[in-house]
Amino acid sequence: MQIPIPQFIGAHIRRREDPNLITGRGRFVADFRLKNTLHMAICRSPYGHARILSVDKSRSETIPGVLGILTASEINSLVHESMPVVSGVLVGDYDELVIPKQSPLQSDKVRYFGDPVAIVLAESPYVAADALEQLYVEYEPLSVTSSSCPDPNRPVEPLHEQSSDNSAFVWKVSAGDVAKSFANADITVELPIKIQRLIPGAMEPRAVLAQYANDQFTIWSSTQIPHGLKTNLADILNVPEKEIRVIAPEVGGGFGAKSNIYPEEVLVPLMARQFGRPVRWIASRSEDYQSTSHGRNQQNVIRLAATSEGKITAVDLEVVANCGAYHGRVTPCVAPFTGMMISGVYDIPNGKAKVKGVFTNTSPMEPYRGAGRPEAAYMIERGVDAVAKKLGIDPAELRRRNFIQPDKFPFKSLFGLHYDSGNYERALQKALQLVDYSELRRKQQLSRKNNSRLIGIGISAYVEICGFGPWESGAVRVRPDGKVTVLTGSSPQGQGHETTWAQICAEVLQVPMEDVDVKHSDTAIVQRGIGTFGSRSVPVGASAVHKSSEIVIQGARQIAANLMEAAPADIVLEKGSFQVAGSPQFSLNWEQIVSAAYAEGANPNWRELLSADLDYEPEGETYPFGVHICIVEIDADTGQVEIIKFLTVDDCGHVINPLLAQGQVHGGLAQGIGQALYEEAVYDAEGTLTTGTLLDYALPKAHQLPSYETNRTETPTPLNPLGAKGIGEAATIGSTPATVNAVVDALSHLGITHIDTPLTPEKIWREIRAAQT
Ligand code: MCN
Repeated sequence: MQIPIPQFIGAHIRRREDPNLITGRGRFVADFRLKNTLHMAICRSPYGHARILSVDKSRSETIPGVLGILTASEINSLVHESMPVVSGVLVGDYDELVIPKQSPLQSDKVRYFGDPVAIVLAESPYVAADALEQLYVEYEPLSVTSSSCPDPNRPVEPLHEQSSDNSAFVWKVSAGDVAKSFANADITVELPIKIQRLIPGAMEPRAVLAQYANDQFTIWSSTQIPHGLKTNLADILNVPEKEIRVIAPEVGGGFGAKSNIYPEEVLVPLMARQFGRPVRWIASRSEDYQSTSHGRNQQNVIRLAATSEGKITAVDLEVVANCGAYHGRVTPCVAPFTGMMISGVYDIPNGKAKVKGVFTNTSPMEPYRGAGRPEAAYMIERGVDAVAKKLGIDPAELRRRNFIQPDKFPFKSLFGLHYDSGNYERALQKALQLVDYSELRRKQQLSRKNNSRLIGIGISAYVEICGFGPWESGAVRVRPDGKVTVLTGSSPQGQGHETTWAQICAEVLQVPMEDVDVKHSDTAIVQRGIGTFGSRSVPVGASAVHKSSEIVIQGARQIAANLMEAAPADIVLEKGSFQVAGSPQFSLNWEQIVSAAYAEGANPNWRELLSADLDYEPEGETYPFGVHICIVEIDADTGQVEIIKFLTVDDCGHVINPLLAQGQVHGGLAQGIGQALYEEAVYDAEGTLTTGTLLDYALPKAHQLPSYETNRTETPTPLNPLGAKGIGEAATIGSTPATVNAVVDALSHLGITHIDTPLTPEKIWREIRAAQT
């Protein structure tokens, strides 16, 4: 067989995952049907904040087909640990951190619209729904706080005993002399900015199925972290980890929200054990919107000090983050990222950041694509534009004057983060050339002069942080049939790891890509893992696969050396054959190596040499970056924004599969532009989520988004063998500020300096009217 010279890394290769997915053969949790399954439905709070006075099950219990109705009093004794919360920050410190206990069902109070109170187990989902209707819970409504900055004249009703003022945490960091820098500054700017609450809109709502047999739980969950779920469930249910198997089959999007551990993931397995039958719960869209964690939601003020030449000398950020009713798994870690990353791509010598987390009667706030970093990029990029405007310096030029210079990498950022590599100037230069920036500005001036069109040009230069977590597992095994199995601890939700990891392994082993199977997301098959979030899978997970593949090559060289009676150091792998360096006539192909290793009577060590299994521990996080430019035209009569062009130059180091990386950029742009122009989760004064369906929550539709022009530069990271950084969140981070900067730029000659997102036609129209009167 003629083996092609592998050139898989860096190649545009279509996703092997897609044929199943686009022909309806993908298997999501709801597609698994087990005999005798019970259906769970959840009675959720219709109030934002209320005391639970009583639960009357009498009518619902008698409905034929209802097997059980359980409340906190029956459930909470079966649960040994509170829902898990992790707090950890890379720099800075928590002054205060309140972590209230959270049980899967509430017994005393409900704290947000959708908070679970009771569960129904029934023979069918329809009977379960009927029983919910007949379940009477008596509540005493309490006063509601759904905004992180409530009316100071209204008394605060504490959500949790531990926090009389609803403070969840305070986190702070500082560097240099901020007060002096502001006192000595030629100019200062101050921008109060509200970042709305967003709902992560995965195509597949959350879903859990579990069965319990022979002291063993098997749990199918739409999760980003099957191994994390297993470990946490073992603690919560007080059973050994070996008695739990978690499978995340196809997961139809997660966007960070499925990296939480949810009450339903505890309740479903508990009920499977209790009733001795499989149990399933599949969220409806509106149930998902109410009960899945939300994202963003901060009320911030950024202040910048600068010299008259446009050198930014200090940044001061205050964040009030709406944490929701409880901490999710990593809620306390999210908003501090906004503080940590506030200096962005700029060499700013002084700064401080304070982040105050507040409990409110809303769904818990957890990571949503970017998790704290989009907020940071948005704040600093709006601030930089304000400085440029005040000084009359072109915003591209002002950015250039403040960029961290390429020769300064690795760079210790303002607050002590270790930026691995970067060339921000090059990305900006490329983006400006591609949009023909000076010509654009000329046309803009002309249209302003003629009073014709409202054209705006928005730039954002972002850096983000990715590759979190201490390690990820990657195993590679060449099987007796000559094919290769890769096991990875990453657990994709649409990112295409099966294709990408196969590219890497096939490239290193010099075998056809079709011969490489990639397995993931089942804790019985992949023994260890952390999961997929924080754009960590390529820098950490793929690096593990790369390293294991290299170890297998070393093993195969040893076998070849033995068979050819040569020294392993003299054996090279070329075009799929192991040969003595310089003597291609003495060569062995993979088939021969594999046959020798698995032959009867072969040295048993040889089989071991054809497999490797390791946990790759990265030296640190990596920092992808880029420049986005958005050009908009605004209709002055309606306030409608049209994006005329959206151009990106993203840099995630070496790219493994440009097609998939581009797909990640497209998805990220849709979400970042969605934040800028359309989306907002709204709770009313009673704490009811009024944007609880896809009819009310303005997820952008295809026709509302432009055709993107995506480009890249490649600045490899020295921190992993692939030289690769993550790209999964980058475009979400860069696109919101570029879009908002473009809209404000279009209106700046009218004296408009900022409009809070989402930039709906109504808001823009009102601003234009106000400016004209
Ligand atoms: N890639 C590449 N070369 C690089 C970096 C990435 O070719 N240097 C490609 C690879 O094909 C890889 C993909 O991009 O499979 C994403 O890799 P990476 O940036 O490491 O991100 P993760 O796989 O860790 O995915 C997490 C990230 C996050 S945090 C969110 S949120 C998010 C996202 O990815 N949620 C998604 N992208 C998503 N895409 C889909 N379809 N669904 C989600 O829920």
